[in-house]
Parts: sequence; structure tokens; C-alpha cells
Amino acid sequence: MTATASSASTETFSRADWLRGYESQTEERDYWIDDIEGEIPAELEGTVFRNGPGLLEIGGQSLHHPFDGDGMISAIAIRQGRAYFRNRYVRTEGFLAEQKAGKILYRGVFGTQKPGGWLANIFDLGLKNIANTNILYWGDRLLALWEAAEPHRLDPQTLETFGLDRLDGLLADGDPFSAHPRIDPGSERTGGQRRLVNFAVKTGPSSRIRLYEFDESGRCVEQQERVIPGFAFLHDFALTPNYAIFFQNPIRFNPLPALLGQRTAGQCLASDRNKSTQILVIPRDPKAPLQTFETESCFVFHHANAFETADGAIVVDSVCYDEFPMLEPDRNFKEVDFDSYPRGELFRFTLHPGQPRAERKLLESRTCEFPTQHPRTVGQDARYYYIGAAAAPTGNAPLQSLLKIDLETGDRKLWTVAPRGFIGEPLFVPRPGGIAEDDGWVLSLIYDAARHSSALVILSAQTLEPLARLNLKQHIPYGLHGCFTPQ
Ligand code: 3ON
Ligand code: FE
Repeated sequence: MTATASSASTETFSRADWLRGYESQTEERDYWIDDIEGEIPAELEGTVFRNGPGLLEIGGQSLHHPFDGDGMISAIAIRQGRAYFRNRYVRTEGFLAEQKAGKILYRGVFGTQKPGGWLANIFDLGLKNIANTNILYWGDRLLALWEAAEPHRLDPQTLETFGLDRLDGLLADGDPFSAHPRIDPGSERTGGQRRLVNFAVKTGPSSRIRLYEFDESGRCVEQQERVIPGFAFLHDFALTPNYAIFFQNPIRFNPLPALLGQRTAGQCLASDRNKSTQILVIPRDPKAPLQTFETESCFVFHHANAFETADGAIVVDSVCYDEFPMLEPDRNFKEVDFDSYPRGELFRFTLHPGQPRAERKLLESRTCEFPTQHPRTVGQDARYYYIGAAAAPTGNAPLQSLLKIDLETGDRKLWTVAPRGFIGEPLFVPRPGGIAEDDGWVLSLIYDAARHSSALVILSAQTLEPLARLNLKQHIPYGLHGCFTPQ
């Protein structure tokens, strides 16, 4: 492997640059951000919270995959044109134990094994709750989420970890709680009130999907459970005023190699390319029946949005991969071959009542991930999406651009930090009092290999012009998800 070549056709980045964004960040810091290019818009006030793997090796042993890395939270509080940065690890039981021991003590889901070969891993099916996927602020609680176990609650000011949060007894010991809640902006069924909706899956030969709805104060006001046939790896869902929509990817799960210590759970998944993907439409009304649609075999982590049409159809926009992106068991993530690795493209699925097969249409063929939108348009026929995208229109590559998609006109706007920059999940922040759907800002944490540090960029959502760039004093390894709160 050379240090400079990337996808053969499109050399938008150097591999050495890309890899440095995956160096562990072992320091926890607090400071005023004093290196600001441009100007923070005066009306933009609040806190950006980000979560993602902060440690990519432990005791000198590289993790097999970043999704196995301990959750590190970054917070950037913006007030009156100034910004304060803080980062802290979530003090999970596993993080504390491994830091003390100075070595890996737990198996990860995505290929990280305890040192010592299969004998050291055999029959260990325990999960390390690494709290690394998302961070949510709702009902005065700041929660770090990891889909296979309970949330951890943190102090929103200091980011100190309080411990596991079982949501006032809603969750039992070890219960899952997805890292992809959605916020219903309010509709008839919620009495116009905002609601946080989230799910949890317990999977096996059949799977149980639990759906929770929380009011503004964080109280659970509705919950239901549905049992569906087959194994289900559900990372995200889409929400409309009346439905929760899941894509059941065609995945086989053979746990034997995990049991025998040879592979971890996530490495026992295999895409079944001959089987269709099932689209599960769960009514938020627990008494109404579940409907299932199908579409050609694909794998979905993230949905952009969904909405109901006047003629009773449901439209879902999702980032689809041809199959579950999986590394070969002996190949560390640092050696990934982008050209042969599945890449995400944005598709629109229309589910017509009485038709078992979904209509499928490609919306965006450029490699993309991490879609977002104006919070007011969740569950509605949104006009604009903002999404991380590759710098080149074809081929697979890391995200180096931000793409704004106008679903009404088909217009695209692209802002890129290539060749030395890499981009994270965008967040859309509405301008207070704004009316237009794109009246606001797009915020994203980027990694700049030229400085080996990260920066928060603030773009005009209307034009994608950069308004401010807040340069941090250190790098934040490529992250997963986060949120913005006006507090
Ligand atoms: O054994 C079963 C299967 C399984 C995989 C059950 C299970 C619950 C133990 C399980 C666990 C799933 C987990 C823990 C999933 C965690 C996912 C995660 C941390 C992240 C997923 C990220 C997805 C994407 C698309 C990230 C993209 C990143 C970039 C484009 C660049 O940074
Ligand atoms: Fe996700």
C-alpha cells in the first residue's frame, strides 16, 4: 500500500492523512477557543455535543475496528460570539477497568479480541458498553448512547459521567437502547408537542422491537413491543407522524465462531445477497397492525427521513450499501481497500398501500453518509438534506465534503475540505425566528491533516459558504453522531 494513492480514479486524499485522523486522543482538555477564522454568527448560541471513538488502541494493541473504540464526548459551547471546548471520556465500567489494567480486557463487537488468541476469547459473549455512538440532550438529561446496552448519563456542564441511566426503571439491567432516537416535531397524535422516539432490539431467531415515546420532560408516555421473524440488526429508523419504519437487512448470523473465540459477534454477520430487504412499518398506534414491504437486497445503517403522502403512501429516504460493509477477519480497519469496500448512496423508497414491493429510486450516487435536515421537517416532505459526501462524484472514499440536496429542484451545493480535510456528520441549526427551511447554519467537526487537529466549521445553510472556523488545539478522532442544543 502506498502512502499517497487513494481510489485509483480520484486522488482526493492521501492515505497517510486519512489514517492520522484515527490516532487516539488520550488528553482531556478544557479551553476557550482562541483561534477563530471568520466570525461566529451572533444569533448562533448553544452547545454542540459530539460522540465517537476516542481510543483506537489500548496497551499498544490496535482495535480491529473504530466502532469498538471507547466513547469520547466533545462539547463546544457557543455564547456571544465566543466558544469553549471540552472533551471527556465516558467513564464506562470497561473504560475504567482497561485504563487501570493498561490492556484490552473485553472483546469488541466489530473484531477486537482480547490478547491471547481464541483460547483467551472462547465462550466470552459479554458485551463492553462503550457508549460511543451518539449523545443526546433531552428532558434535562445528557445521555451517551450505544445501541446494544443502556445509556450513560453525563453532566452537561462538566461532562463528568454519572453512570448508567435506566430511564427511571424503564430499562432492565443490560437492556439495549438504540443510539438513533428521532425527535417528532409535534403533530396531531402528540397534541402538537415535541416527542423523543427511540427503539431497542433484542435479536435472535426472531426479534423483538420495542418502541418508546418520551414527552419534553423525559417521561415515557407510550411504549409498545412487536415481534418479527428472523434476525435483525437495526441501527436506525425513520419516523413519520404515524409510523416508525425499519429496514431489516438480509443478514445471516452464525454465532458459532464467536462462541469458539475465533471471531467477534459483528464478524459473524454475513449479507444474504439473494434475499430481499424487508421494510417494516410499525404504526405508532400499538393496536394497528405492522405492515411489511420488500425491496432488493441492500444494507442500511442510516435513514435520512420519511413522510406520509396524501394518497396514503409512505416515502423513506435511506443511505444504502450493496451489502453489509465488513472487513476480512484478519484485516485491520487501517488496511481497508476503499475500492472494494461497499459505499453508501442515497435512495428514495415509496411504499404504496396494497403493493408488497417498494418502488426504489436513486437520489444521490456520490458516496455519502450522515444525512440531516431542519428539525421542523422530520417526518414531513422536507426540501433540503445536508449530508457528508466524498469529494469526487464517483468511487469510494472518506467523507471530505458537505453536500446540500434540494429535493424540489434537484439542485446540489457542495463544499469541500479536500485534499487534506475530512468531514464529520453535519448538524443543521435553525436561525432563531427563521422561516425558510434552509435559514440557519450547518455545523460540522472536521479533521485537518495539515494541522493534525480538528475544527468546528459553521456554514451558511443557504449557500454553504463558510462563516467561521473554530480551530481546536488538538485532533478529535473521526466521530459518529451528536446533537445541538440551544442551552
Ligand atoms: O450480535 C448482534 C449483532 C450486532 C452487530 C447483536 C448486537 C446488538 C450485539 C450487535 C451490535 C451492534 C452494535 C454495537 C452496533 C454499533 C454500531 C456503531 C458503533 C456504529 C455504526 C456506524 C455506522 C456508519 C455507517 C458509520 C460511518 C462512518 C463513516 C462514514 C466515517 O467515519
Ligand atoms: Fe449511526
